Amino acid sequence: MRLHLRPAVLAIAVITLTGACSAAAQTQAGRSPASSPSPAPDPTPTVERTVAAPDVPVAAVQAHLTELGRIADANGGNRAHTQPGYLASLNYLRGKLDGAGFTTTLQQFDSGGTGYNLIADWPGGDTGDTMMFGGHADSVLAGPGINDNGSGSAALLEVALTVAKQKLKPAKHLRFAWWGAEEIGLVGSDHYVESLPENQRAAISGYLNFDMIASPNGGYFVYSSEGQPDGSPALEKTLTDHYAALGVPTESVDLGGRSDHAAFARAGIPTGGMFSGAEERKSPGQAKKWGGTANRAYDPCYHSACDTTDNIDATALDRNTDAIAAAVWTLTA
Ligand code: DPN
Ligand code: ZN
Repeated sequence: MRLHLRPAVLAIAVITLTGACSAAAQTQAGRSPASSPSPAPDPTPTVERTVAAPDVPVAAVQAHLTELGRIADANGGNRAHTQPGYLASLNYLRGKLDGAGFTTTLQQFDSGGTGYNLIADWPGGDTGDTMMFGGHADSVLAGPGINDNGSGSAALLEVALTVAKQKLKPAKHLRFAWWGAEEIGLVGSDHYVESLPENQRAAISGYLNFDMIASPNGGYFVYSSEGQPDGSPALEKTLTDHYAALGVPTESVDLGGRSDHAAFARAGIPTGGMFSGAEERKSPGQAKKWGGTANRAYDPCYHSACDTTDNIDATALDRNTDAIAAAVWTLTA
């Protein structure tokens, strides 16, 4: 675990330990406490600390992908809804989260067999103002689903473990989710949103979705807020600003409700997310700005047996995991 303070390129969250943070503290972001001027005397003294979103080591995310690949291999080659590789995947994720201090829940539902969502709450923060980050954990039957969506699943897991290691104390409540039965029609996330009591639904102030984030011939697509029922310009900007600071060009993409953010958007919850591309082909212009091969699918192994650990772009996995971390740090502060 490395904590790099790189204010020029990474989002900075100002965490206030006690009391409200001041504008002065915001401008001190990234400086060490020793070099900061003492705050003006205040009858209710505040202790302020600036924390940059950490650079999450990609090797840790790759290790989770290796494990998910092993789980598929040991369970008939997939991690699909109702298949043994699915529950084995959730148990792997859940074991790590429990060990790190998350409060985890398996939410059961029925859809041609029993399905499960895994919900992980980081204790603390304002539960009336909850930020959620999620992606689906199931694969198709045809293969192990390492890019779709081992990539999002593993990145979310490592970001969650980093939250625990850093002992993050967000002002908002932070909740991660891994959805079941996405591949048969977004069933798990629909079930979650629909079964939330109204007051809990109202308490969710945003949802960010990560479904396919390491496509081997991919691009950097940020979910567009335009024309979406509840696409959020603020969530979109949080992500685009992160990549812009790194000099990585992004495009905004209209997913037409093809992943698990759809149920949240329909419920009036602001949504956003990040995607590296599926079956569509990279244009010559995109190959020029992002590298890779023009006129070839972003993920030639989409929904196929070859979606293995070889079907992962490590640079994209690294950058997109760090983008999730930056979003968690920024949006829950
Ligand atoms: N819903 C995705 C799948 O799991 O097959 C494909 C997809 C992901 C499409 C993200 C758009 C955005
Ligand atoms: Zn997917």
